Amino acid sequence: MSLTFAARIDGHRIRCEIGTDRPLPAPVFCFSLMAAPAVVSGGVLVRRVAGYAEVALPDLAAGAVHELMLEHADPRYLPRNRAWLPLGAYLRLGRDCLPLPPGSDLGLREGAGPDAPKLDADRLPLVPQPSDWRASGGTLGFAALAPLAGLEGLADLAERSGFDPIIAPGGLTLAVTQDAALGGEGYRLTIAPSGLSVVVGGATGLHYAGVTLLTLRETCGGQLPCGKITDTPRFGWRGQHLDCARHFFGVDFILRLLDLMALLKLNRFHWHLSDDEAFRLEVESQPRLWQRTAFRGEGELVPGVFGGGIRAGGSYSKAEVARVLARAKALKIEVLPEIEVPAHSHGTVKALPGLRDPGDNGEEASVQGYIDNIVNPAMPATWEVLQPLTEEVAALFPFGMIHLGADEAPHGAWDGSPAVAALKAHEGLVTSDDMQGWMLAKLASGLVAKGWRVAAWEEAAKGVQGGIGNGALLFSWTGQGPGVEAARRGHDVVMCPAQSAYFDLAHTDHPDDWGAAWAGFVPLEKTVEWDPVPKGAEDIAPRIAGVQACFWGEFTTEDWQAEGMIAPRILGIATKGWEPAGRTDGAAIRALAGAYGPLFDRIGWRRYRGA
Ligand code: TNX
Repeated sequence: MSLTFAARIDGHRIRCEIGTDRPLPAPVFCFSLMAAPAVVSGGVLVRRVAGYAEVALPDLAAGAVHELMLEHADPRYLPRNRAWLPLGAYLRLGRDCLPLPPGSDLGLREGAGPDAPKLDADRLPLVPQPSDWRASGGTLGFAALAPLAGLEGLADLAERSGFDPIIAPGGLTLAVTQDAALGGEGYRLTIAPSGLSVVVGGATGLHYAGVTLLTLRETCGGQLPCGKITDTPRFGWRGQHLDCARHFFGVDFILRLLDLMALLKLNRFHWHLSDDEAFRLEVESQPRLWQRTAFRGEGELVPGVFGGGIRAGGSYSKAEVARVLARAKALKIEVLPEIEVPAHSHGTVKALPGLRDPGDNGEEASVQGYIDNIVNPAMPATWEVLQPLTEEVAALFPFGMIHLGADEAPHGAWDGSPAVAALKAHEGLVTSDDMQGWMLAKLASGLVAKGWRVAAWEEAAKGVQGGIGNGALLFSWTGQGPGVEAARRGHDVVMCPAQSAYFDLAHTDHPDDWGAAWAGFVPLEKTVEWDPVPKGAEDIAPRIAGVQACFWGEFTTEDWQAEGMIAPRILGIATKGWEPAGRTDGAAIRALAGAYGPLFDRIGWRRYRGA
């Protein structure tokens, strides 16, 4: 049997054509969109869960091509590019499921792209740019360093990534001395015609000096420019986040991402391990949780939302977590695990009994369109699950910090729950924000009492009692304003404003691009054209821990699709995390991305080259 499927954007609608060479009685078209679908013509909507839908089609005759016209249920969502077309589509025929081919090309079209502008002569082809660079003239031929303790992580990184060895017998000697004044991550590297020497603040500074030498060897064709580099980061938090709930990224992809981060001196990996669609960590305290949600699709607890198709998913074993942690440690990266509470918990609520108030008659919907994605703080089972679960996860990660989510609680959450009404009255709370803040503070204080630090998205600061409190690190994502406000109220803050730092947003408005658009488009330039300490907020500068890029996985169905979304934009976020304000502008980052092209090619990492 041969089935065909084509989908394209038609104004604000999505036109689908489904073809068959055999008669198909009563087929049901199953698929997902970025947001809740509605049928305009050609079928009848029979089931919808968030962006996933099932549409009953008429009987199809052999040779027929059936046209189905879709749109978004919420007319504010317009299909922007191919990522907004149906994903994970299949036909259900009675008890059988037949996969359909993708309705259009998946992922970014990379293309050749325009030539990058030339890098200014006073810049090194290095991202991030060092704090200070004084050229002294001439070059030093450099192939490798002589064996040196403390560069094992770098040597392995070079070997794995496809570079020539960076440590080799007969290589150049790197003379190392120490100066604590440089801080743990800082270094001062002298490249002279006679050889190399470095002053380091600590072990990480030596590692970063090595990363600089490896990078310059690649980007300068083995001839290092002579001079003096003095280098210390502006921020301690230089992060990259990865949504492994919407799409299950294989461990090998995560390890490669850590390698890429290390080449750019990024030092925090934010591992988003749970969301509405799945709980990915094989915890002992709740085996049913991941066993029942790790895979979604036909016949599973969660259907094929966000490109799940007939079946997709997976979970991370503790042995796999250990691999990620070992790689991170070798590369001087800390790993922050995230378990989402109380919202973004559709799968959790489905998998475990007792987390909802049976008397709750509310129908509040989440942004993604779920009507039951929040656990109830008035249910004893909620605490019986969350306390041991969060403690187990926190204990698994040596960083000593756990991220508790807290974003996007549906508007009016719990308003239909009598149990929450009673709890609010008892605690002097009025709104959903008050309730969420109280809940987070309670969960956080238990974790803090046991020695862990907590983190959460910006919404965690809301609520009459001050929200999560407990010294939580907050992530400002809808913009920078909420982060500034939280900092003024005493929180440390990581800036990850979607407008500059969300790599799931499309690079441009071109219909052949790929990605979301809810906070605009994020061309490479935008990743550097902002200041983590915004104008007028200089007073809270010490509270800004740093910056982070986020990659959300709604429309990712294969690991490789993330690569061109991350690169080259990750260069911009590395720049923001390390360099002093205003050092590298849009034109300069474009030129630097050009200089890094061969390096990306060398490590086999796809990159977006469009405008
Ligand atoms: C908002 S960012 C979300 C995520 C989505 C993302 C898509 C945040 C804390 N919540 O659930 O994946 O937008 O860009």
